[in-house]
Amino acid sequence: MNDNFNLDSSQTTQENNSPTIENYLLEDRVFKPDTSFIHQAIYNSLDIYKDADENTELFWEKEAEKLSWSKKWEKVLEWELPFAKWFVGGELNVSYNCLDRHVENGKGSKVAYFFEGEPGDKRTITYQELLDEVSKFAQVLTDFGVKKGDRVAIYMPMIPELPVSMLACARIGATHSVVFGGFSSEALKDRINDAEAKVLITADGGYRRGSLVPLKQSSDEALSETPSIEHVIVVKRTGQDVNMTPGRDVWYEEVMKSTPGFAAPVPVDSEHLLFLLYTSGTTAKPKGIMHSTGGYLAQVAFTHKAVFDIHEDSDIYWCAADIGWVTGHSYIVYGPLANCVTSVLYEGTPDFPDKDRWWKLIEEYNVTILYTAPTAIRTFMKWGTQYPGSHDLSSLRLLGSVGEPINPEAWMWYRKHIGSDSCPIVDTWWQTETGAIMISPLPGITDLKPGSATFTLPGIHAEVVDDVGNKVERGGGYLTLTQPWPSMLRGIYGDPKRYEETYWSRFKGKYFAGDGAKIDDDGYMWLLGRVDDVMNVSGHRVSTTEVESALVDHPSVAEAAVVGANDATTGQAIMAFVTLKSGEDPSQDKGEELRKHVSTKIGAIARPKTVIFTDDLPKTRSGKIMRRLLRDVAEGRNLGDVTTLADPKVVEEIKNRAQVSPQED
Ligand code: 7RM
Repeated sequence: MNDNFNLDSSQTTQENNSPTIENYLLEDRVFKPDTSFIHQAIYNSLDIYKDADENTELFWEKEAEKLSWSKKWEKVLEWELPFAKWFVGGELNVSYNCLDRHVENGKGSKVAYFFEGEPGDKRTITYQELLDEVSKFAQVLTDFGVKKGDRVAIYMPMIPELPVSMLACARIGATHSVVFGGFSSEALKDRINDAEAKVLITADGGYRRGSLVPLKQSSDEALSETPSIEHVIVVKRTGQDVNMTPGRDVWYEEVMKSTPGFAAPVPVDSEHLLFLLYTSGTTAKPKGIMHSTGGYLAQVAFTHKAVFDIHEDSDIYWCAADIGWVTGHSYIVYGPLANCVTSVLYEGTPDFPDKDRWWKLIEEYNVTILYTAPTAIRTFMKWGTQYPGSHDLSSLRLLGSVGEPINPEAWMWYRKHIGSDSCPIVDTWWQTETGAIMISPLPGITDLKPGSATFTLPGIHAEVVDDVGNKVERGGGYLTLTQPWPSMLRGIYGDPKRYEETYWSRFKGKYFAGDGAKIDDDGYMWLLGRVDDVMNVSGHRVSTTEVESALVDHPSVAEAAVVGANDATTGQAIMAFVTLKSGEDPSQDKGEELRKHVSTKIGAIARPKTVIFTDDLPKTRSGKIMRRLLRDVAEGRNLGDVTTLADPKVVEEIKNRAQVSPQED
């Protein structure tokens, strides 16, 4: 599929020769979908793109019609930039769409989740059981005074009660705000206060790498400064000792037993606030990203079905993200349940009790579709192929990636060692703000290039633009979205001005995603990382992604992060932090070899000035490399707040290494 069907090539406006972001890395490997895959694929014709291009509103309207509405909309879209309303006047209930309608269609005994806890405990939950649990818990929330429009905070481990809580909120029209269970009490407090949540749902604790995460204790610390919280509902997960404040705190299990009746689904307006999800951004206070009901569910259900080629009756789908991130909201909870799929839900880390835990799970549950992040893939590369190699992964037929650009070599490794050299890989670009996947292959249609998210999905319109907002036909620039989409954020909670300034002010009339991207000669899109990370070397704007991918291309390298550090002669100099595959030894020669490798692969301008070997890189809790911190290390600055790091020790170690590493002279 090399035709440039969804990038309007009628106007080329970039004529200068100093591109916004340079384009160095050339990738010419192409993987066409197998005939057998095409034949069984839900979508295997370009018609879907043509239809969506001809009439985008009609395309989305048809998708929305696949959901069950209690009142039909009057208008598909009302667009007053930057505020969109989709399926205006329509009414529906998300919990009804995810549960009741499947049970009414005779799917009650179908498994919704195969849950496995980190210690190895297992639960199988059918759609009927999930419906009963959700309706009961929705009644509990109602009895605690939660009404339509109220906000409920959720701070939980990855256990079935987490989706139950979200769906129970949706059932009665309450807005949930899930706070990732790995966040601190401080982060929880800020998010509860910003949303003025009335109820907190938490657990005594959770399991992580064999130890206990004290969720109730952290909640108690937060709760001393959260005046809006009236009640706390606590799930017993670990059985660890916790304090229960009488009159405020109750056990989930007890109220579930003592509450009579089940709550019916409450129809809400299509634009009703389904959830808030906070993104930390870089410095300022977290933004409460607002997501609505009808448009969100329509796009999430469509993208889940199309991108993962969901065959409702045979697939066992596993998205290995945490529900605390948008990936989990859209592709563990709402998308899969709306599509009546059977999913795996796993609580723990990939290396507990050993580094083959994921491959054991895939073998045991016969997982057919795996959706994970580049950070996980590169970690598996580092650990070595013996872990997946000792398990039967032949049930897999499709792989997905999300969260960061996937380096071509990591893509190849994923395909070869996890996907038995045959599974298509869908590299899906999207954001908390977009709510659903925006740029991705369709596996029965798109010819894949390792490292490219390929094309916008049907119904989505994107443009790469230069510094002044002119469209870039070929080469690098800034990624923008040029038309509203159903699952787009509806704003930042309580701060419409910040919404406008953050996303809609950089380029007139366009949504600015904050990412760099380039378009190659075949019209394929390549994501180049956050524009804040772009380096400036002797006047050349070099993307971190391309240099990192060139490093990961070297057979010894598992993972790399590069940053630009201030340099007297070149403005910025490239500093590379490199993690080698297990069994490879760091040495001055190896550093030299890597510098040369980058030079040969993409050019001398991108050659790192310094290479620092490290066992790990600083990452956010969702696995994205934190280059800001590495820049601080590179420039010898004070480190400031590192509490959102996965492992604060990593930075310490990197700082020490930075002092002893050889520099280019
Ligand atoms: C889903 C999610 C959003 C940011 C986004 C990008 C980066 C995500 C890809 C990607 C390259 C991808 N939401 N990103 N997916 N970059 N290729 N396939 O991650 O709000 O947490 O992050 O993540 O920079 O703007 S998020």
